[in-house]
Amino acid sequence: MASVKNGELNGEIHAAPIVKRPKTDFKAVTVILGAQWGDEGKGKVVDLLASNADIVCRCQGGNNAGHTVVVGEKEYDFHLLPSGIMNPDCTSVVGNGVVINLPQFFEEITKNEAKGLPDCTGRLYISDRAHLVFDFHQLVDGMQEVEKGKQSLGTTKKGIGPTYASKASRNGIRLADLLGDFNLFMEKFHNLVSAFQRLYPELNVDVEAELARYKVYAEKIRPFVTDTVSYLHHAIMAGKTVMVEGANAALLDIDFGTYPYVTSSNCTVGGVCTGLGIPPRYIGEVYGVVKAYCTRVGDGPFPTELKDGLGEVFQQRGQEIGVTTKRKRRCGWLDMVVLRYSSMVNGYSAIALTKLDILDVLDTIKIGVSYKLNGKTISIPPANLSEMSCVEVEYISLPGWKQSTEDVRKFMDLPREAQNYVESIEQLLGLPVKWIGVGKERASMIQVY
Ligand code: 2SA
Ligand code: GDP
Ligand code: MG
Repeated sequence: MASVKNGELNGEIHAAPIVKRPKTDFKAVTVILGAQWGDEGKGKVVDLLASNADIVCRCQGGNNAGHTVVVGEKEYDFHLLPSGIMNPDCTSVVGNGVVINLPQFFEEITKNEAKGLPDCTGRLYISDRAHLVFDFHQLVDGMQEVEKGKQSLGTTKKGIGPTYASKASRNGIRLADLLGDFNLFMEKFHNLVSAFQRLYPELNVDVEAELARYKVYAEKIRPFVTDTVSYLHHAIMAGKTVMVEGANAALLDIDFGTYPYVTSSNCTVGGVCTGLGIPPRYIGEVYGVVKAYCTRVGDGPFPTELKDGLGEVFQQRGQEIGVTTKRKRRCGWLDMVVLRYSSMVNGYSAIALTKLDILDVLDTIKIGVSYKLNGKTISIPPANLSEMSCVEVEYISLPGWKQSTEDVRKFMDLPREAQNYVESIEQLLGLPVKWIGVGKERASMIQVY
């Protein structure tokens, strides 16, 4: 049996037994997360905060995400690349928790560089532990949706569910496999395809053509791939400012969302630790991005949904169209039950409230404050989906402001009714609103404090 005594292990002298206290003088990591069902405007908030960051990371999801950044006349959409990449002084990290389709990753870089994205060479790192999304994962995603029929989830068909399923089944393939012994990669690839073909005999994969393609991708992606865990650890210890951009959102989280109408990753704060290898002790501020109303794209319960003309007004004014799939987003009132739950799980330090300007035309604005289920008032979303689908929402009504907020840059210059709307949200949520979005552009943001 091993014994340690006076710095000696089994009687032999080893390194001096100096026990150091853990370092505390690092800059805590800032996290930006979607607080509703996604598309709250995370891209815009991340782009804004990235001007003060050295490193911006993605920790989960894949190219199902669609994050928009508007710079001048140009609109950029990011799916796998962190939105902070627009800042040329910022390094981007795609963590181990992200799932990556290589052809679409390169397409995204090419498309955005052609628009004006500063050169990514030397400032974009991808984890060697990240799992690969193959095109057949995307085909399987489509087949699973067809198989589900009326119970389909309305996925983006980007292969997210099947890839995380491969990861959990432990026959997934990681970047490290692609960059290691190619014979072993080929064996794993054959096995993975066969596993899916046993489930879906109609799945047609030209294995040899895919392998030839991936031989080329291996060399193309190699310069980007590294052990991002130790890279980030050293960066944090060296005092760098690190930011994390969540993809999707709390109510789409595989554990806390409206399961099974969710995505397949943890979009809440825990996903930051597991998707990047960052210990919770290193995390500081966690900002929740909240749209001033609510949207959902894809299927699943949405208690405050407006299925009438007003929903259409939000959809049109807010240009609520999926960035990845171009599907129309469903729209409704702000839902405090959902937000309180999302805040409970993520522990927000403050809120970035976006798209307030979309409400500029309304006479009255409603906020869902509680649900009624079988006559009883409940304040958190029920786990049971049939219950979540039939809750009755209790609302409060506030007066609208009926004037444009687009040019406002100071909280005190907002119409009194708009200030009242923001303050009501703060009170109902018990959290401060730190930023207010009043337009798409970088400058269209009110910094409240
Ligand atoms: P998936 O593809 O397996 O992750 O789909 C599962 C559910 O998650 C929803 N989901 C999203 N919801 C909002 N925005 C997302 N990104 C795109 C955007 C969506 C688009 O920015 O607009 O273009 O349609 C996103 N990604 C996944 C999805 O709708 C399913 O309900
Ligand atoms: P994300 O997935 O959370 O990054 O959000 P998306 O990019 O999918 O959708 C948000 C949309 O709203 C984008 O088109 C943004 O340009 C836009 N947007 C963000 N903030 C504001 C705002 O304050 N006002 C308006 N009018 N548009 C905004
Ligand atoms: Mg989006």
